[in-house]
Amino acid sequence: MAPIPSINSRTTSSNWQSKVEMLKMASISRLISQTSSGATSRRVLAGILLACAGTLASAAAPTIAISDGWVRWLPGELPAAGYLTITNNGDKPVTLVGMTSPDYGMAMLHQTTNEGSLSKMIMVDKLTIPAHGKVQFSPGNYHVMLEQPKRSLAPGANIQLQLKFSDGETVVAPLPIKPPGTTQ
Ligand SMILES: [Cu+2]
Repeated sequence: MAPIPSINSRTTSSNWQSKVEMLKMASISRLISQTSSGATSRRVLAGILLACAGTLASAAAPTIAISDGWVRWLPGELPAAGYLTITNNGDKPVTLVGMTSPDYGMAMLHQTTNEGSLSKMIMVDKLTIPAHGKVQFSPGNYHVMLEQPKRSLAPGANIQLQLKFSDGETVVAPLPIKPPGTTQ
C-alpha cells in the first residue's frame, strides 16, 4: 500500500523558523550592502547560501512518519479497528502517549494477545518506537480501538487520527475506511 501523507504539527514552529531565517537574511543583506569590496560580499553571500541550504535540508524529513494506515469498519455503532505503521526517523526513541480522533468519541491503543486458544485485547498506555525503527500495527497485534462514531461512517470514507508523542509532536494521519472482511 502506498504511504499516506501525514500532516506534521511542527508546521507552526517551522513557519516561525522561516521568519527567523528571513530576519537573518535581511540583516545579512544589509551587511553585504555595507561591505565595500565586491569580492568580499560575494564570498559572504556564498557562505550564507550554503548555510541556508543546510537549514532547508535538515527541516525536510519529519522525525515521525505514519504510513499504511486503514480502518476495519464494522456496521452500526460497533467499534472499528485502525492499523498503521509508525516510523521513527530520529536518533532517539519516541513514545506514542495518546491518540484522539475528531470522528470517534474514543481512540485507544490496544494489543491483541493470545493465551492458549483464548484471544483477548489489552489496553496499552504507551508504545515506544526505537530510534531509526518502526512499529507496525496489524490484526492480531497492536491496533487503534475506535469507539462511539460521531458521524455516519462507511467504507470509502476517511477518518482523521491524531497521534501524540512524548517529544511533544502531534502527527495527524488520514485513515481510509475499509469493509469488515478486510485483513490487510
Ligand atoms: Cu481492541
